[in-house]
Amino acid sequence: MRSWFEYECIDCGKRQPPEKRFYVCPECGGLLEIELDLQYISERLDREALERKPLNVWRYRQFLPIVDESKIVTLQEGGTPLYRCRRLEEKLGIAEFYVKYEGANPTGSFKDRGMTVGVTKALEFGVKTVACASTGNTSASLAAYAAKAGLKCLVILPSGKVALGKLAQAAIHGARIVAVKGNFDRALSLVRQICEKRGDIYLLNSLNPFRPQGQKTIGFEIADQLGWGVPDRLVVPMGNCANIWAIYKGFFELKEVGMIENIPRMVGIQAEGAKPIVDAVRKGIDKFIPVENPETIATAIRIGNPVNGSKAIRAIKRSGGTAESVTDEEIIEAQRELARSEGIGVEPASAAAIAGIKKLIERGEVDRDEKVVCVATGNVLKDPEEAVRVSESPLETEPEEVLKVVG
Ligand code: AN7
Repeated sequence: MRSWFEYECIDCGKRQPPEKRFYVCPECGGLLEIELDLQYISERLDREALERKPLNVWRYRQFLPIVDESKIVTLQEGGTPLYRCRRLEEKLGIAEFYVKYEGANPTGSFKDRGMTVGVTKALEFGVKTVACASTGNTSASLAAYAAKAGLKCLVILPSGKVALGKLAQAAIHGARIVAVKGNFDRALSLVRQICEKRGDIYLLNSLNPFRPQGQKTIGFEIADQLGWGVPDRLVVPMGNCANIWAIYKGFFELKEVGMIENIPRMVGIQAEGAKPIVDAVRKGIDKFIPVENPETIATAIRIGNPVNGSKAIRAIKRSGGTAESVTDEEIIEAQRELARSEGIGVEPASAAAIAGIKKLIERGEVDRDEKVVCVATGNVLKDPEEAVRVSESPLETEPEEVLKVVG
């Protein structure tokens, strides 16, 4: 390696120098990954120094591929709670059940971990504008980090399909918002075309190989919060599938440098109406067939052609994991149950992970003595309209009648 990190194509294995901007392999068009020189990191790793730093993404600076520390763009992302859920343990009949609450990030989703690294790279590359297509959270996060960095931000959204909270965030942070007819997959192909034509715009979608480098700190933090231990299973919702790969990669790197002993089984959950990866994993094939018209109440993961699908299949296979799908009804039930029995408010996509592991436990596919961690990817306030719709209506009453209706 010429540097302590490089791009590497996951298909042809060709490496590229990190000073240049790439989204896909220039040789074969395959997905790119950032590979770190783990030997180099391991030799320089000072665990005591690491543990003295606050729990957030930059605690793990030595694993984060940026060059110029003066350019770091941070809103103090990460350091999210790992909640032990005793009521759910009892209900589900499982030994240890935790929720890693990513809704506690600055913009309310795990995307902030990727954006602190991605937008820092944008400054290192010297661009003036950043762009993404999004089902909502990516755009909310990018808009905020672009604002912090003083960059312009362009977001392409599927018209009418983005939850209100997310739209509100992209708008208030001053992004230029373009809503296009069609679904997310269409919006993504459009923004890719724009960034190919316009060299001055840096693409910060799931294709961007640097973003997962920030998101892998979900795995770092979970291990750290468990006293450098790992759960038996790590459950995560899948949309574009960058996150399941990123978290897998986080555990992989920790194992390589000797900080943990095992990698948890990675369990990916999709919605019934958008489950190309679940279908591929069930069939045991490496190539997935895109879903033409994805549909689910969990708009964040309403994605039919996940760009990182093959990385997700790899993470699941290599870790001995699995994939499962859940219906909208199961998602809503899990969302309400988590909110009401544990006080954790999540958006539907995150509830999908809870619904999925519940199904696997009930079906006997998870041992009762296992330790399970579910990643709750986004805050309930992201989709307030849905939360109101699936809950009981307020009791409307005259002021004089209040005492009668309180029950
Ligand atoms: C809450 O914002 O794709 O499998 O454009 O917002 O890494 O895509 C959001 C995805 C899970 C899926 N949970 O993560 C977008 C977008 C929430 C999300 C996912 C998303 P990936």
